[in-house]
Amino acid sequence: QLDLANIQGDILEGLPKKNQTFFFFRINPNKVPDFRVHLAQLAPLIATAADVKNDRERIRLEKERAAACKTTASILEMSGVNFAISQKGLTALGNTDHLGDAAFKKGMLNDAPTLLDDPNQFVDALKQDIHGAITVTGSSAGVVASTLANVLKVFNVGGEGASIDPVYQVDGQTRPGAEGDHEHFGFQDGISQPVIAGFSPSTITEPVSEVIPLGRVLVGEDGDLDSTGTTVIQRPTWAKDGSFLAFRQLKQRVPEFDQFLEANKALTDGNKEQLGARLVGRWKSGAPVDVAPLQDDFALAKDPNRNNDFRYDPGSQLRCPFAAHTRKTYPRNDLSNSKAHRILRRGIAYGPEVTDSEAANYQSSTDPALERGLLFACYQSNLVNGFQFIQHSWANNADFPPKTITSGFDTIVGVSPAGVPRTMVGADPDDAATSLDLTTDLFVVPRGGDYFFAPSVSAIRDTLGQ
Ligand code: N7H
Repeated sequence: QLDLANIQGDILEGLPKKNQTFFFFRINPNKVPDFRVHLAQLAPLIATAADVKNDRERIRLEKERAAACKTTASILEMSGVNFAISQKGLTALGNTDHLGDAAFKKGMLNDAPTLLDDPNQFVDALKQDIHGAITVTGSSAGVVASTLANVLKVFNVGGEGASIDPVYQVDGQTRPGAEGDHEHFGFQDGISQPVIAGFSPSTITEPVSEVIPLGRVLVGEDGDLDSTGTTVIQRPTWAKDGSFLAFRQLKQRVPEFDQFLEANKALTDGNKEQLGARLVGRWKSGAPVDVAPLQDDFALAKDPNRNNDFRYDPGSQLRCPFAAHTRKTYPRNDLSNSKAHRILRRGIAYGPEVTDSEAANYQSSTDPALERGLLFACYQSNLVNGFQFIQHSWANNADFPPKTITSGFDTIVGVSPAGVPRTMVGADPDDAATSLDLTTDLFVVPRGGDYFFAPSVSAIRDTLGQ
């Protein structure tokens, strides 16, 4: 029986959010005992999986009420706090336990050669040592800011003898109006999430055939296996029911992506929207191209029973290119064990909307205040099998999935090794072999991030805190 009150809320189902702040910190080396006391005080403020269930039920009831009264549902005020620690943070605490994940141990900056990241593009603060992350979600920017302020008081930040020093803060928000959960390129995000054995989500996510073992998400649970899929990974007992978090700030060059679609739309007979859909694997509405290859289908996109119920044809790119982002990052039946690499994605957009002048010039402004993109976050019990594997062995690997033709790089997040042209095939439905040059200027530029462990509430209170 899962103890939902002991599992952090963002992991299994995601904290409900309109806004989210990621606050990264370093533990003050002179205040380690104080930090541990403060951490124990933070534990009761953590939003758990049980809290998320309550919040989602409140939202559901409000929607039901609004529908009955034929009014728009009100946005209910709510907020959630979660906490995660890096390997450097554990070391700063003097905790020498091995969590059993090589990527976590290394940290994301040192993982740049594996991920093909360019640290010159990183936000300066994200090149510093980071010990932990506090994430605060909420129903508005104001609620998030006041909740964060209360959390920081727990660590005496701004007062006498702070136990943590701020390193970096970044704020995300869902996009305005109808764009809602669409990321900045305009595509609906957050549709495909795995169903987790032994956990009933508040909303339907996927056909039950897509169930993954609990241990693929939570450390120490059934299915928490190494990359061979057979050996149980040894973890410290306190790590049980925690999960690894990969965080990345990914800048999106939206006008440039748009211009690219415009310039190459002849591949889809002049239909720019179709070209975009074939590169992503879904139309902007979220409708999968595998089900609706020729035009967007809003009813399909909105139907939770159908919008994620599809299998790619392993021999064909007619409906969806092998290198389309969704096919690369979760190849479904292109591969017999693709489920072993599933992750729970928890991203949110950041930065302002594209300005008229950027759109008119097809060029992102160099003004840092106009940087926009995705604060990508994902949970898994194994970073080496999860995020790191997807980025390194699938997105950045032109030969994946193994087919008679070289598929090319993930159209959205794939990076080619130095000197290798960044191309893909299959954008043209009439000629699967036509190669498309994705250009070396990435549409998605990694700006840094880190690997963390999101422990259970009892581990925060009793093991890391005291
Ligand atoms: Fe991706 N995008 O807007 O193009 N992603 N992603 N992603 N992504 C998905 O199915 C996007 C990124 C995955 O189960 C959708 O829910 C953008 C990274 C996985 O079929 C869209 C960025 C990684 C899936 C986007 C970005 C992944 C997925 C369709 C960066 C991992 C599920 C919505 C700025 C290394 C695939 C949906 C499945 C879906 C976009 C980043 C992975 C629209 C813009 C870094 C596993």
